[in-house]
Amino acid sequence: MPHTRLLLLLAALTWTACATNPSSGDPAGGRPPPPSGSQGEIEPVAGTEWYRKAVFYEVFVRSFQDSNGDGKGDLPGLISRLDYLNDGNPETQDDLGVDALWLMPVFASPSYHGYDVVDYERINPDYGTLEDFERLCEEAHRRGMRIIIDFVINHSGVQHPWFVESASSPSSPKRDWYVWGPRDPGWKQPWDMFSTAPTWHQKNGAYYYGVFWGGMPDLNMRTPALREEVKRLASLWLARGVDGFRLDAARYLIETGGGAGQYDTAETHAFWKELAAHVRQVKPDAVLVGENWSTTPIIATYYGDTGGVPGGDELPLNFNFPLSEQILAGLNADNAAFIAAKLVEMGGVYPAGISDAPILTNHDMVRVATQLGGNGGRKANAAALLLTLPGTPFLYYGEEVGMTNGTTSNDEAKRTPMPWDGTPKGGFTTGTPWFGFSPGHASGSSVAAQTDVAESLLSRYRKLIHVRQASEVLSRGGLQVLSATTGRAPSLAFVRLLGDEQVLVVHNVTDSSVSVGPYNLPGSKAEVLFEDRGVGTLTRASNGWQATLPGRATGIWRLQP
Ligand SMILES: [Ca+2]
Ligand SMILES: [Ca+2]
Ligand SMILES: [Ca+2]
Repeated sequence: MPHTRLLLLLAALTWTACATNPSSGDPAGGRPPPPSGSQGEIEPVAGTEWYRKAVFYEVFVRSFQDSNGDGKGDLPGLISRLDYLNDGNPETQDDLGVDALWLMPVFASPSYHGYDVVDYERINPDYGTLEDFERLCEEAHRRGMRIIIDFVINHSGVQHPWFVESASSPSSPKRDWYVWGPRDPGWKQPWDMFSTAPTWHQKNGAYYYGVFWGGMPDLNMRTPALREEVKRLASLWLARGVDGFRLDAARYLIETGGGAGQYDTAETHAFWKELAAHVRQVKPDAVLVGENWSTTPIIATYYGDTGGVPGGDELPLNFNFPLSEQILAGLNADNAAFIAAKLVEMGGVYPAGISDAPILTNHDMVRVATQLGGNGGRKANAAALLLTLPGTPFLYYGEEVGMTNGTTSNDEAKRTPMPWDGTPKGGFTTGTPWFGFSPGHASGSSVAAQTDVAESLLSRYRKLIHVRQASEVLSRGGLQVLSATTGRAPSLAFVRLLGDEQVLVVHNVTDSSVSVGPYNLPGSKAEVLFEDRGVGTLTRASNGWQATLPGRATGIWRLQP
């Protein structure tokens, strides 16, 4: 997304937090954590598709690996780094071990980020050819990894031939592929009631709707011919080897009027159900992931009806932005109650059996390492939290080595080249990187500096991903919160549940040692699935399980009869 859009989304986040989520935490303001709701328990995921127990990795192709010295990452470069992500051998654990990649836009586009597509059938020449893309899918599949791609269909680029044709005349056959009117009705950007940015833009004597900016006209998905074209394109890319799509700006798809008609409309939900049914028919286990950047109750509606289709008949995964916000707030406040309260709220609000998609940050957010002030203990907490939560976690490339934001204030600073090593070109290119490395790439925040270091953040991510994948309970199970959801909670404790299996997870989110428990859970023996150095033995006292954890440490135990 372009710079303007990011600022707007940040504004949106602030607005939703202030306007509709008064319980949202703000460590800087010292406000108390949110009140507890009903003690909602998160149910195990329904459905058995691969993506319901996967760990995803978000890749910005332009910044991952350059293969031809032009300073821009590309598909052959990404292929050459697949073994880093998953070597296809479950016996080895010196790879990251992720199950799937989400590629930010790879279609032809005039911008560096690609969110303004000008050809939905062609690969961006900076990234390579269709043959390169098909080879990427084959090479990923050979290693047991899936590939999903950004499918940006709320809007196209202003240079897309569809829009050029549509704008040419009111009688154009593509006129109704976009949203035209005779005048500017003065709609606001729906995420910012104080916005003065126009959403209707003048062109050839008329006005078109472009909610983000004039360079990205909104497609008019109420037009049947366009709906069919989008379904055809989805089928085309599924046939070319992709395993699903990430859906940009999903809640803004179909607008029916100004104000409340600009987001979350019934028509939008109906189209996503239509597309989901189409995709299920073409490739039954393909996944759709929604970017519905909103509050927990609104995100919950994008799963659709869980009666007929396990996990919901609309979007099977939706990013959990509010949980990300509470994780970061809780870690920065050394207070797990922020996170516990959000988990309890999710349990009460999300339909039973859905698959959450937790994230720490993505390409539109200041990187997690920066948001956590570079604090090593908090970064260690964040990794352990993300990889012990229910659902399908998404890592953003570079998070695993503690990559920080770049020093500029634009969106590019969230998307800087991957630091493979500490040399000036970072192992990323033999030429000049398209954008500078983030600070720290030469002083420890690189793959080379961390790969053989047992206590490194990269080693921690590798270990925790493998622990998660080795446990059906951790990957597919439900969750019940054990720690406090109000006041001050130095640790986040929860039990993951699947059938008769119970896995106890405790994260100490302070710098000091804490004694945790007693937890009144069944079992007489505890099998260690993961313990940080110094974690005391989990013991069974008469009133329950208890242990002592050093600062920032995590313990994961399977409770046995
Ligand atoms: Ca290149
Ligand atoms: Ca491996
Ligand atoms: Ca729209």
